[in-house]
Amino acid sequence: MLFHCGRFRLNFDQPQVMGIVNVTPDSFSDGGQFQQVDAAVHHALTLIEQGAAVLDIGGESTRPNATPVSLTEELQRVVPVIEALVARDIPVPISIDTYKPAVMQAAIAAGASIVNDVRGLQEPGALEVVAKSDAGVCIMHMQGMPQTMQLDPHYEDVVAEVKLFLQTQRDMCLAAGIAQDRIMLDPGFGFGKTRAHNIALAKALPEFSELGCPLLVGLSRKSVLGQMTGNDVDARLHASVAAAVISAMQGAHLLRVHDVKATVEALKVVAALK
Ligand code: 7PJ
Repeated sequence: MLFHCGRFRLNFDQPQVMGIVNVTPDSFSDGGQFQQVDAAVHHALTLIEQGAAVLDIGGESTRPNATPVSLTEELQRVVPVIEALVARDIPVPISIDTYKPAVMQAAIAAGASIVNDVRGLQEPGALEVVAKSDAGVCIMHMQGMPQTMQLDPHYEDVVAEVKLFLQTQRDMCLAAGIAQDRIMLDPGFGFGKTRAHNIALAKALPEFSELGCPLLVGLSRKSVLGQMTGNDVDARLHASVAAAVISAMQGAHLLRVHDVKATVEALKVVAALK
């Protein structure tokens, strides 16, 4: 299974890892812009050394209750990081984690090869930006918006509803001229989902393969793993690796993770036993 994104081809015959690069100022508030960019680039290069097949750059947190970031601020965070990585001619595609069409556009112009959209290209103009480019796209399902999505998630049939959404957005992409081999799908763990919803979706991953696109799974350090283990976010490494391994065995092609080295190692065992 080959995924096309810009000048890159990703081979998903074996599960691969997408390394998370957050460009959020939290720990660099007094360091200024250069230090923030420098730290993100340094982290990204480390993740490549550790075996990441894709880097996912994000400038706005989509965690529950996160404060929205202005367009200008998001652009100022992510574009310099993408430019710096492209200037170094890194061997892996850059993904931009955003739902804002203007950020997608600027990121692609700066050299990003994948649009990773937690809103599944629902923002007006987003579909057109991707269709006009040669970038790949990840369509993710979310119920509600980050500020309120965890208040009271509700589904009649979570698997059927998420699957229908992904199928609808995939068909929308196909109709806009985005080839099937540029589209990835993601059930969106933790985005407007209770623990029971997340578990139902994880068990149903093989069904999502029927949609004919590679599957991305993001469970790394998420609160559902905290609920299962009782551990805080900084102590969810082992649970995250377990989730990645099980997801890969259930048919996930790309695992979006913070802990690249541990996950890459674990997935080598999955690949060997498949
Ligand atoms: C996901 C994401 C995910 C995709 C985030 C966090 C929240 N993009 N962006 N899938 N999660 N495609 O990492 O906890 O699950 S941000």
